[in-house]
Amino acid sequence: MPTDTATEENQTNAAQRRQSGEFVRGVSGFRHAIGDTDFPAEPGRYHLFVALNCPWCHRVTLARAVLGLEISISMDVAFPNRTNDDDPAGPNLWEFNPERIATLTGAALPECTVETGTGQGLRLAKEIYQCEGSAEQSVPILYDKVAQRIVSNESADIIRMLDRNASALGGTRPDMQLVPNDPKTRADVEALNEQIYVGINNGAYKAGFSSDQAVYAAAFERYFATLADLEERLSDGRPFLTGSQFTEADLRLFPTLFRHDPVYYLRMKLNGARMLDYPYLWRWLCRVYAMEGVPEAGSLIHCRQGYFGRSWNGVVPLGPCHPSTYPEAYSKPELADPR
Ligand SMILES: N[C@@H](CCC(=O)N[C@@H](CS)C(=O)NCC(=O)O)C(=O)O
Repeated sequence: MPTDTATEENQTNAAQRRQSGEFVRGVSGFRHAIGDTDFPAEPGRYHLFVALNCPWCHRVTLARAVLGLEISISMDVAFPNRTNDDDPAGPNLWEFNPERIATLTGAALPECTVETGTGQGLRLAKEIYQCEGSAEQSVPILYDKVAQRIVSNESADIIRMLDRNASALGGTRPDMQLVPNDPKTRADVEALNEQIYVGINNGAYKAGFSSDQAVYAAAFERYFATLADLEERLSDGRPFLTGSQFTEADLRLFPTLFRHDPVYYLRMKLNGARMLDYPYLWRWLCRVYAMEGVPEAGSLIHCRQGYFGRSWNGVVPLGPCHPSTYPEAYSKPELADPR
């Protein structure tokens, strides 16, 4: 019986399971890699299409930032809410339209861009796929501006290929290596990736997007059991999950925990506890947030607008405000005192 991996869900009877109310994530179809013959590692050749509310995109924007690839790899940002039912191209499509107004702020979002990667000024991510005869429509997308082809739309693969090729791509952070060479730490990273993907990254969606109480309850239990595990792991005072170094395992955990208190607690019905209730995880969250390039690689305004802007009557919840507003809280490790 196939199982979930660190990258994707087991697809057995996926349609049936969706029918019975389980959220089952699909599998990405574009799986080439920088370093393949067609896709040589060259500075300035690659481009990312992302949405800042998407946690999978957040993995990729984090890798681009901590590896010092912001100059080498250009990037376009879609509006956090996908198209509405009245859109001529249909609903639920990622759109590159910096003029759209966010209900949360009542203004356009300065991070949003038009589409610049293909040179065609396309409106929708879906159109980038259509250029290659594909019906996919998800973000993130890693794109080759020279070959005018999609390299990959799988975030787990994209962060690996950026890490492996960082120096050839012109990365400015030679001190950063997301997947360490040491076999023991590497094995630790692989095991954590799977535990965190199933229980936390995808688990949050399994809880929040399923319409079956039992599926939700199982995902809820697994999510908080995994948090308790990770809290225990950090309670020996280590700064990062595998020890003294920041690795891919930390990078893949951050997008979900960054969204927990201000978004997932409400939107994904993960109200068993706040991150503030986990003193070691809280300090880890603040430690990663303090790293160079990390705050700019994400946006809680885009997250709030994206997760609440089209549901909840289009009214975006403003909290939490106590003991602090967010993301300001992530600069206050003292808010949760270790036991
Ligand atoms: N396995 C993919 C998942 C990407 C994904 O599901 N992205 C969402 C946004 S959070 C999306 O674009 N979904 C729309 C769709 O698939 O139509 C990855 O990790 O890159």
